This record gives sequence, structure tokens and C-alpha cells, in this order.
Amino acid sequence: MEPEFDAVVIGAGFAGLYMLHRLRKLGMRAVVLEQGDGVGGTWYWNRYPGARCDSESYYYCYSFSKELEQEWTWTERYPSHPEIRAYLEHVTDRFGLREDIRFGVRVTGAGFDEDTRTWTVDSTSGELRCRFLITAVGCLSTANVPDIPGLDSFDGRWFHTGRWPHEGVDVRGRRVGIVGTGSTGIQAIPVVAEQAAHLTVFQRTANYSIPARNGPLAAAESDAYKRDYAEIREVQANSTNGHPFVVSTQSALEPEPAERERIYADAWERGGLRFRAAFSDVLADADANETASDFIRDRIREVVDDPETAEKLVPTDHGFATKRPPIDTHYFETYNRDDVELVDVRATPIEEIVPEGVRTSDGVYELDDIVFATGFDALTGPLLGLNLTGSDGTSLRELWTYGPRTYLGLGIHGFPNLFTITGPFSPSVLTNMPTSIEQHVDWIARCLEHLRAQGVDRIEAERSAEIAWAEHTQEAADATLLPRASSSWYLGANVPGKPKVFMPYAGGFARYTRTCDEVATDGYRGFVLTPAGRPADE
Ligand code: NA7
Repeated sequence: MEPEFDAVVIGAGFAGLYMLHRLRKLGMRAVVLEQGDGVGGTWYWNRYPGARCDSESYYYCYSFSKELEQEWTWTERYPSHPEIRAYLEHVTDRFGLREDIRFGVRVTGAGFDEDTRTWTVDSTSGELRCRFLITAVGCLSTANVPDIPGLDSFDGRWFHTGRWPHEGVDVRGRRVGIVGTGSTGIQAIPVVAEQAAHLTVFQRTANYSIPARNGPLAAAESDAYKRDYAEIREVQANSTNGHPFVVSTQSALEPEPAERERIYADAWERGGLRFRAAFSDVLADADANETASDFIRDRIREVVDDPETAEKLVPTDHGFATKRPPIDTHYFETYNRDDVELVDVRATPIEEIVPEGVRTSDGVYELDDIVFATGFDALTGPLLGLNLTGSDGTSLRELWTYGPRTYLGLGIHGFPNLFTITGPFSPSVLTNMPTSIEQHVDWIARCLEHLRAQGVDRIEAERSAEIAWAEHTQEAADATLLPRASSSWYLGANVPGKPKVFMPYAGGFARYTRTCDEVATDGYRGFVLTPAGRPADE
């Protein structure tokens, strides 16, 4: 008997919405299950003070519809979380997607049945059967709340930034502690400092940050982007990271020091993620990287008045952008306020949470609110949270005991008819996310069309293809400085007990896209395709 759905998509963020759109275009019976009560995915939950995207708005959006590109006008250089949600709400209605999304439904498990070649999906609203299961659950969506003893005893309120209460949190007149100085902490700290009576920042690793230089997007600028979209999209498609900027071809070690300084100063002035594109080898050569790191260290010392605080804020244990580089609005300046205090928890570790606040080895910091800006169980967390079971009854959790394995970040051996949008070993988190998402969705849609045309009802990644892809992913990472940052979430180092595997594909977006296209053109090389009615192992 045919299952009730050709495809079930989990998640209604950028990925799930576009996947649904493509499935409908293919005439497939599809449904999206979304645990939130609205669209947005990661952005549905990410509502902490100061939350906005680090990609610029004119390209942190879909490219699949030329009409949509022309219709929608962004108001700021970087989109704030409400504006991203408004955009995705617009897309949902513009393409009539809402009727096929079931909100407030959490997937609790899913298993593949070899006899019928279907997935059974269990959820808080019952069971569904489908031929193909497509995860669109995000890469940075499983909150990582540190297991600090005594949290339950805290007399005040506590929050994780990625699960921020939708009604907002009023911190006026309160003593707030923020744990974490990654991209999120660095966005939230200046905003919370403005509102709270006192802010204590608990920093484990000092971070490089580049000024975002956010501001309103003038109509003329917006119009220019709209006019130039064809060219912008072309640059993105051929880039290493899905952003529409071209990385310089000059080594940082080539120019005289004064000229190098001038180039960095220009990039600093312009602001944003493209700072790292100032030279070709900032992410590939340790000496080149040191020039960028030094430039930023000098800026921190320049901005922060108190030399002792400045030294605590100067990163020394990793090179610039070897961990995900934040961008900010007045982050370092915030430490010049009298009501902001910086605690280096590497020097004086957090020991426990007590009813009055946080106790470090140096004493108790009294707090009314604790904000955990402590990041996510990246890439694998959202997939493991689905409780998936493969064709031989093995759970994904068991299979990935020693770390993830995927083919192209898209398929998993032992889990037929499962597609993982932006899965581990895809370039997603190193790129502009909507660009990676569109590439994955387009590839999956093309694949599904091919399967239908060939009468195939089962597709599975080969183990050998997965092994080869894992080796290639490791080689690609080793050609960069990224694996050297030992405390990075790219390696899973932020979650205690998580296997240390470098998870993003660092070989470049354009190269990755070419590989995926070649795989498809070669009849889905590395996947086993089984026609309906034929045994799977034939
Ligand atoms: P990140 O980048 O993982 O940052 C989390 C921060 O929290 C980072 O400074 C961590 O220090 C710190 N952290 C984590 N656990 C602890 C404990 N137990 N004690 C003290 N400090 C801790 O997450 P973000 O949410 O900022 O950003 C995630 C991505 O979202 C970002 O890269 C963008 O792609 C969007 P550490 O550096 O691990 O020493």
C-alpha cells in the first residue's frame, strides 16, 4: 500500500519552506512538521536581545524566485530576528505553503521499514507514513545549557538565548550575568548592558570580533542590489562561502607592513564578515593569520580603557576566524561602562550556581538573571534529537557513537530514503546559510525527480562513499587552520562528551556544489538506487 505522503519534511525554517515549495512543484504529496507555532525554524526561537544575522540582508534570503527578490525590501544592512521572521512569513503566504505545514507538532521518533520501503514518523500528534523523510532541522538549533551544579537552586530567572521567551524579558533594574562570548553573547551583551542595572560577563574564551557597521539600508542601495541580483547570485555560486564577496588573491605576507595595515584598516572600516577576505591566506597560513589576529588585538587594546580588562579580552589561544568569527555593534566599548564587569572563568572557573548567583573560585557574583549564551550542540544535535532508526533497527545515536558519518552531508548509510539538509560534512555552517540550503534542496528535488522517472523507491548512501567523503572532509579541513582551534564547536568541543570530529566541509562551497552535481550526473554515484519490486541488495 502506498504511504499517505511521498515526503515528510521536519522543520519550517529556510530549508523546510523551500523544500516544501519544490516538492509541490514536483506534484508530490508532502507535509512539513514544525514544533514551533510559526515559521522561522532557528529564527523562530532565537529572539534574544540584539539577535540579528551576520550575513547582510540583501543576500540572506532566497534566490529561487526573481519576483520575490524584487518585491521584498530589507530595512537594515543586517536583518534583525523579527525582520527575518516577517520575511519567512511573507514567503509562506506568497507561495501558499501554510496549508501543508502542521505547527506545534514535535517529531519524537522515526523508523525505516524495509518491507514497505517507507518511513514511519512518530510525533506529538500521532503517526505518519512516507516514502522519503527530509530533515530541515537546522545546524544550530539544539540549545547547549551547561551542566553547572546548583542551577536548580538559583533564586532568580535563567534563560538560554536560543530558547528566549517570546514575550521578551525585562531586565531593567536587575543584575544580569551572561555566560558565553560567542557570536550570540557578543550581540546580546551591549544591548543587555543598556537595560540592566548591572551586567557581569563570564568569559571562558576571549574572542575576535569585527564591527558590523549596521545601519538602515537606503532605498538607493536596496534598488542597486535588486538591479544587480543576477551578478550577485553568480558571485555567491562561485564563492568559497556562499557570500557575494570575492576573497583577495594577495597573501597577507606580501605587502609591506604599513600597506597591510592600511588594507586591514579599510576592511575594519567597512566591517562585517568580509574582513577575512582582505587577504587570500588568512584562513590557510598561520603567519598570515597572525597578522589579522594582531590587527584585531590592537583594536581591542585601543577601544577598551582599562588595560587589565583589555588584556582579558585579547584572544591568545586561537587565531582569528579559526572559530566562527563574530561581528558586533559596540561590543568592546561596552566594557568601558561602570556597570559592566568581566570575569575570566578560565582563571577563576565557575564552580556552582547558588541561590544568590554564580560562584566562581573567586567568590559569589550576586545575580537576578542568568543568561546562557552558551551555544548549541551543533550539526549532530538536531538530528540525534529526532530518534531515527535505520533499516536494520540501529539508531542514529548508536551509529554515531564515535562521531557522524554522512555522504555529502546529504545521505546516511543504513538510513535509506532519508535526506539531511545541511547535515554534518556539508559546508553549511561555513557559508551563507540560505545559499547552502537552496543548493541542498535543489539537489534533493532533482534526485527525487530522477528516482520517480526511473521507478526507484529506495535510495541509500554506500558505506564506501561515506568513508571516502569523511576522508576528503578531513583533508579539506587540514588544508585550513580551522581544526587548530581546539575549543571550537566545529569540532564538537563545546559539548562535554561529544566526539571530536571536524564536522563542516571546508573545501569551499563552489567545489562542493560541483561535486554534488557530478554525483547526480553520474547517476548518483555513491548511492544505491533500487527500483520498486526489486530486492534492495541486488
Ligand atoms: P558559541 O559560538 O558556541 O559560543 C558559546 C560561548 O559560550 C563561548 O564563548 C563558549 O566558550 C561559552 N561557553 C560554553 N559553555 C560554557 C561553560 N560551560 N562555561 C563558560 N562558558 C561556556 O555559540 P553562539 O550561540 O554564540 O554562536 C553559535 C552560532 O550561531 C554562531 O557561530 C553563528 O553561526 C550563529 P568557549 O569558546 O567554548 O570556551
